[in-house]
Amino acid sequence: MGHYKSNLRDIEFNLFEVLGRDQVYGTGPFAEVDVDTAKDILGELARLAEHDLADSFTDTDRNPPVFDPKTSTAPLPDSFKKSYAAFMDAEYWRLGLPEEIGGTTAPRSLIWSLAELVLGSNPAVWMYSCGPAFARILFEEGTEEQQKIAAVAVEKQWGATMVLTEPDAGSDVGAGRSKAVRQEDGSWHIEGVKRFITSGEHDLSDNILHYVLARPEGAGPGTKGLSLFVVPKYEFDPATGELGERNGVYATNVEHKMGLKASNTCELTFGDKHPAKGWLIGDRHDGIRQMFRIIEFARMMVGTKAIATLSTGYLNALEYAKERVQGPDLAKFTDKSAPKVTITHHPDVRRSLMTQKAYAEGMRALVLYTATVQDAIQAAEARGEDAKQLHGLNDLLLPIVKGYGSERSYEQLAQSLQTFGGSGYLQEYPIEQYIRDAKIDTLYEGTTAIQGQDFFFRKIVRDQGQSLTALSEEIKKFLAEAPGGEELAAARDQLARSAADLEAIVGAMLTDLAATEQDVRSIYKVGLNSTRLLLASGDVVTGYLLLRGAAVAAEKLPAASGRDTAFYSGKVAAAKFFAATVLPEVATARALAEAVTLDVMDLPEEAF
Ligand code: ST9
Ligand code: FAD
Repeated sequence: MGHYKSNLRDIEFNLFEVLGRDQVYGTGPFAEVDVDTAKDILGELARLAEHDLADSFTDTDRNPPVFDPKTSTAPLPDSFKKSYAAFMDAEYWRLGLPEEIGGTTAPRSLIWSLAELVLGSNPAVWMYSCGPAFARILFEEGTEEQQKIAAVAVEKQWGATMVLTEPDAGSDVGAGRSKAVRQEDGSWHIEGVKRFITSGEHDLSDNILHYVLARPEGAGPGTKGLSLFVVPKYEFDPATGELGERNGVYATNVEHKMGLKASNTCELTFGDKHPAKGWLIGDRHDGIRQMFRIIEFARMMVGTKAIATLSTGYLNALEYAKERVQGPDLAKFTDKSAPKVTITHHPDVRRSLMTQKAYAEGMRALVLYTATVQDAIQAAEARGEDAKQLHGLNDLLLPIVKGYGSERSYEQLAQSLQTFGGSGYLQEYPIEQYIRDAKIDTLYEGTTAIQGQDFFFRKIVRDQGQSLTALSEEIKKFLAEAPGGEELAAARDQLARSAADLEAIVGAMLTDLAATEQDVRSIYKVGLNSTRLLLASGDVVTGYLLLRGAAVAAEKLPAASGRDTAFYSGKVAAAKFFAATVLPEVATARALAEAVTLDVMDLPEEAF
């Protein structure tokens, strides 16, 4: 058995017992994927994830790809290639791609469930396999010829990258200096150096299509002056995909990283040796909007990756704790000859395990709940209906999935390691690698600070609070219906108090924002609170979703038996525990937000 422990039971519980996907699969645009098909795919992928994909997880960490500056290559080890081939051969990456380019329409909730399994087992496999998914942007935003290229890229399983970051343009993408110069034949020459580019070089596919933000000569400053170009590693015949000349984009370094070593993170230099030819996507200068379509997908991916890692971290910790014997039962503290017990008997270990479980399962529910909003968007758009409100809700949830999901997963993975005692610090167990591999999730695709600002300024203020109000109304409606009866009454009351505290944090931040009319420095107070708001929002939404699951479980418990009894009891317990031990912290966040001052901004830099 490899390192990866899936939690298929909980995925299926969310999909089919809580989120009502049994009513949706097999209908409308998802006609080809009914519940049985979905369960078959999930079962098959869980098996693949636990074995074939997990097999190279440790080996590639210990023997990562090495960059050869002479050839500008960084080949993957054979063990990883085997895992990658197993995933690509299974063909599930076709799910969710447009049918016109070789895909099968599938509900997003299924896709993100599958993603959890792959990302928890071997995240780099998923990342390298995204080439066909990237082709969607060519298909949906491209010219007629680019749409045909999209089909070729899928058929050939070419790799792809998203290329934004430069040495002086990280969070501030609009500071990018890479240049695009128009050529007479309608193509562009791209010039500049991009850094930290995931999958920028590898030998898993014959060609790589780089999706690059660059500034056409004469274009304005900031993100709005950037355009999106597709820049292939090799030129090719657009009709057949037959490869031609080597294009002038080269990896000029591969970073040495803390973790996620299987995933090549490259410096890419454009147009240094010879011209790097690119083609403007859709023949229109609309780069940042187009790139954000990729970013939105990638932010969901990063949150799912973090949460998937926490889930397997927790399950490994639980397995260890059930076997590790150390010390007597605390209640026998007077008896020096008392028998030794497994550490699951110790209150502090139980507290920690239950916290890990509640976060891992609550945030899984967060990912899948967000994914059901995406299902609803797909279904509404297939019916030709307006999906604006649903898009708003999805947009609101994305920074929570990505920002909150990655922060809490990283924190809780430290607890998973703690459960192992000193053994957790060893490479014999997977947790130290999980922690190293998951740290990146709070950083790339927009750091947590950026997620917090996106959440407040764009998803709340610019949206005029509509999506937040809709979500808050949904929570209030749930509470008013009082599902779960007396058993969950105290937890529901706590959720109601925390939701009110959260509204107060938003209120305080809006007041500080309005006060900028008198004193522009009041915006600093908003900046001091934006990450706090993001994390508090995540706790409230996670608490709500845990309770939704618990209410279903509580209803099923009386008729349940065997493993179901244990499972449903665990769902009820985790929701109550989260409400009792995590949600009260939202009141502290409120007090801190309301009391925020400019002291830290007034302090001279030398005093830090
Ligand atoms: C990276 C990759 O880190 C790491 C992992 C790679 C793994 C790859 C594999 C997975 C990918 C799979 C892909 C599949 C593809 C699927 C395709 C689907 C078709 N939402 O606020 P403004 C836009 S990559 C939507 O003024 P500033 C919007 O157009 C590096 N759009 O921003 C807006 O115009 P308007 C990641 C948004 O002050 C315009 O931007 N790097 C959103 O100019 C300007 O907005 C980062 O993530 C949004 N939330 O610039 C950078 N926000 O307002 C982080 C903005 O008219 N930094 N737009 O609508 C930021 O996000 C900054 O806030 C900033 C600020 C750059 C946007
Ligand atoms: P900076 O932007 O310099 O941030 C430094 C610190 O300052 C952070 O804590 C940040 O939160 C904070 N900060 C910065 N600006 C603000 C602000 N306005 N308000 C508050 N706080 C702020 N990029 C790609 O384009 N494609 C990829 O495929 C890709 N893959 C990556 C893979 C890895 C392994 C890594 C490490 C990075 C990758 N990146 C990629 C780049 C990644 O998206 C950036 O590192 C990230 O956006 C942050 O930029 P930065 O590193 O320049 O940090």
